[in-house]
Amino acid sequence: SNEPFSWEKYLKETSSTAASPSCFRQSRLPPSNDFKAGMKLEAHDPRNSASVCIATVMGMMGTRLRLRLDGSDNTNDFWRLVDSSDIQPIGTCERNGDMLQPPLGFRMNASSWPMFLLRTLSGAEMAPATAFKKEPAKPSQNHFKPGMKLEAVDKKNPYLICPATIGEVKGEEIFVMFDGWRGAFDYWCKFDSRDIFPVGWCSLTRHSIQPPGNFSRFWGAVVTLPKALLLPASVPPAPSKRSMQSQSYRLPHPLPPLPVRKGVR
Ligand code: MLZ
Repeated sequence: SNEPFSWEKYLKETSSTAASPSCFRQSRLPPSNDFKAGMKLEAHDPRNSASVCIATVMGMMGTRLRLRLDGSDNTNDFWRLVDSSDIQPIGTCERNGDMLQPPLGFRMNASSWPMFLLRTLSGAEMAPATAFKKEPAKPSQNHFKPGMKLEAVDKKNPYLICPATIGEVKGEEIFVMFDGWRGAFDYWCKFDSRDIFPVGWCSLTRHSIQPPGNFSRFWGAVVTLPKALLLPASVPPAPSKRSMQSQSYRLPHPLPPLPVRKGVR
């Protein structure tokens, strides 16, 4: 159908509940996004987090920025929240007595970095200090429980935020399972990760949400598998609370690994 994804309906359909907003390291009232495409800022290099680089805002969605490190190619863009501690106004690094670094994989000779830096900053529009919002405090402890629903960044497709379910909780760590994708995108993270959001976050911040994947669409594409694997009995059950606790949803043992269909969304 063409209906937009509705959490209200989906929670009913799956008879599940949303994780409380207090579980998350996110502001109760999402911050405003006061950045504009083209603005420059300082960002920690995601591939080398000790170094601070110049980045340009390439785009925005909700409270997130798509960033590209100046001097890097267009294949390493990354996303950060406007209240991420990974980003800061231009000048912060110097004020702290640090030096701006070329990004990992700087596309020019290292010796041309000082001149490149000068050129990239001259005449650039710098993001104003007021656009950077204070990172929210960590929740005091891990309040997540298996079965709770949330919205989470798909780390393999980081422009996407998708409906997900807590599969397991181990100390400070939680297992994030993407609804309807048979485990292909699941990951472990800390309970205070900035990549997870309470149900309703996307709608509140006007970020798109990818609806849950669906098995029939997936199975329809795998016509070359041995017949036995296509029998209904071997199709993993829909993610219900029970099947998650028993792990049978996450580990459909007799099934082959999920062929990732590149380019198809
Ligand atoms: N279209 C791509 C992205 C899937 C994203 C899943 N998110 C949980 C694919 O099918 O591989």
